Amino acid sequence: MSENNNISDIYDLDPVFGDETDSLPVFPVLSDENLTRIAEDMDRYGFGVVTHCVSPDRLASLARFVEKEVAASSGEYVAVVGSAPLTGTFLEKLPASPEFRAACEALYRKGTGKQPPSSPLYQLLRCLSGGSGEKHSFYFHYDSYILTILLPVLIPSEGRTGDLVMLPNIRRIRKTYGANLIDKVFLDRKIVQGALKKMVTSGILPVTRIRMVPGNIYFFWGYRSIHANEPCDRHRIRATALLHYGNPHEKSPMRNAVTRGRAAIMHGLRRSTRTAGSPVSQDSASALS
Ligand SMILES: O=C(O)CCC(=O)C(=O)O
Ligand SMILES: [Fe+2]
Repeated sequence: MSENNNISDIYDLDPVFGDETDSLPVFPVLSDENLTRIAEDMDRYGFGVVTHCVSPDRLASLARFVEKEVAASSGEYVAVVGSAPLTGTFLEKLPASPEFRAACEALYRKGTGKQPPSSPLYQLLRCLSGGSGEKHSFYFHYDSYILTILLPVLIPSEGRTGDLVMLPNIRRIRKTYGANLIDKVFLDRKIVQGALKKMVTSGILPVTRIRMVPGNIYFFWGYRSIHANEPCDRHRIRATALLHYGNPHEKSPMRNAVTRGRAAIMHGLRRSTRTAGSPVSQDSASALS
């Protein structure tokens, strides 16, 4: 599906657009009925969307932030991990917004039937550009967290648009971290990645395709869905802010051992919270953890 025709328009900020960005709410209060519709859309179509949710002023200032980051990385791929480097931007305020947190918790409850965790969201800003953008595309993965929230900041409107492609909700939430890891290791194999890419680009495999619109916020079950972004042209920038919520295996001793081991390795590779050269799996909540 390339358009969002079947998806309910949940929230329309248009009437209050103006120069008053600072007085606008960071995120709207969504009624239980709206949240139920979003969760149903995620179940049925693969994703739910809140339209016109980020004002043009806020988007413009995020776009400037992204352009600076990409320029500082010589026009190549850059991922900004965590909220600290985002201080002062809308992306710092969003996860701290009680209305946004309440929406995430309600969706988690609707999706799992379980009590939502009190843990913080995992945050990432991915900026695809240059030749390295290609390497960070078509990486099919499951996220480590139940709920994925995606806020498109810059999406090319010409050439290759860098759509999000997905096979929605194709696995259940695994009871153990080990079972989850087996799924991820299987999907991570070169042969599987190559086959999926071929089947998606040739159109043999029917996927849900989302051409995202900046200003909207998208929700999907990242843990349960195989997904990847398509590339954009190298002279353009495709930037998406990701927020991940609810790791079902956060208390697993095996996961903690794996994560610690990986962190030790990454410590030697990473000098700052901005990563330019590592594969998508190491930047995102999709990693083998
Ligand atoms: O940038 C995107 O469109 C998706 C990225 C993603 O799936 C992730 O970081 O987990
Ligand atoms: Fe993901």
